[in-house]
Amino acid sequence: MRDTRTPDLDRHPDLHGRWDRRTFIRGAAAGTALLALGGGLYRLASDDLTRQARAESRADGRPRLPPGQRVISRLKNMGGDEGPGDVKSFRLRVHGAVKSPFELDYAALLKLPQVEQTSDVHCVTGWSVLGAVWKGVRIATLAEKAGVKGDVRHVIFEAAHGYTTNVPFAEATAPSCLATYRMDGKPFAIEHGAPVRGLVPDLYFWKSAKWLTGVRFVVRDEPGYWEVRGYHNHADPWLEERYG
Ligand SMILES: Nc1nc2c(c(=O)[nH]1)N[C@H]1C(S)=C(S)[C@@H](COP(=O)(O)O)O[C@H]1N2
Ligand SMILES: [Mo]
Repeated sequence: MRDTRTPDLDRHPDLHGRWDRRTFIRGAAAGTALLALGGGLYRLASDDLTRQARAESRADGRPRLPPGQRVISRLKNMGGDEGPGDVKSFRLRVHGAVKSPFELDYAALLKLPQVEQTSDVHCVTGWSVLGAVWKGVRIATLAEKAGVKGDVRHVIFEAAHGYTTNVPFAEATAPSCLATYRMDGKPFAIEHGAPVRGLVPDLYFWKSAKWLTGVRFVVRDEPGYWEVRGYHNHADPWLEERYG
């Protein structure tokens, strides 16, 4: 399922020559950019996208690009313990401090109200991918359907093999936060969290759990996998909340 058009050139520097003359169209910071892939050219294009993004600001007034970030044209595979990845065995538990916990299979997820929106994502290692279109169901929609109790303050995103990540309830129920199953119209490759991942775009990308299995609403905070391993509990990229 790996997208073989574009090798990860940072991991496979030996491929630079082979891909030198490949050009392709990518959605980028502002509209569509024509990138020439391969060593210096790719770097130059990335620098251009970064410069361009630095001149932009968001609707909320913050700079388009958080400090210390560089724009790249597609997600890198950052690893993790993969789930099964298929839609057939997919189940999403919505539970915790709620009046009506429920479980969705993939078809049931698709029957809930769907949204499609453009969001930027920012990895703590310093790369950002801008302007992708994400489709899915809002965490707020799940919260409403479950009937969260009044004292809920945090959302725990649960994923395959026990990966978890914690997000304040107010932030996780912002319109931008989704259980998402399409990026730029395409299903996620297994390494990017198929079939459904969390999306919390305004926090560092480790808060966007791949291979999502549950959304749990809680009263008390529960630092997750990376949060107990030295990453910041909150992870605001504009405040560079990288490490705790
Ligand atoms: N289930 C799960 N989700 C995860 C991770 C993980 O290890 N397991 N890694 C996180 C980290 S650290 C990052 S940077 C992003 C990377 O997503 P990507 O590989 O699709 O770029 O996923 C996040 N979600
Ligand atoms: Mo990460």
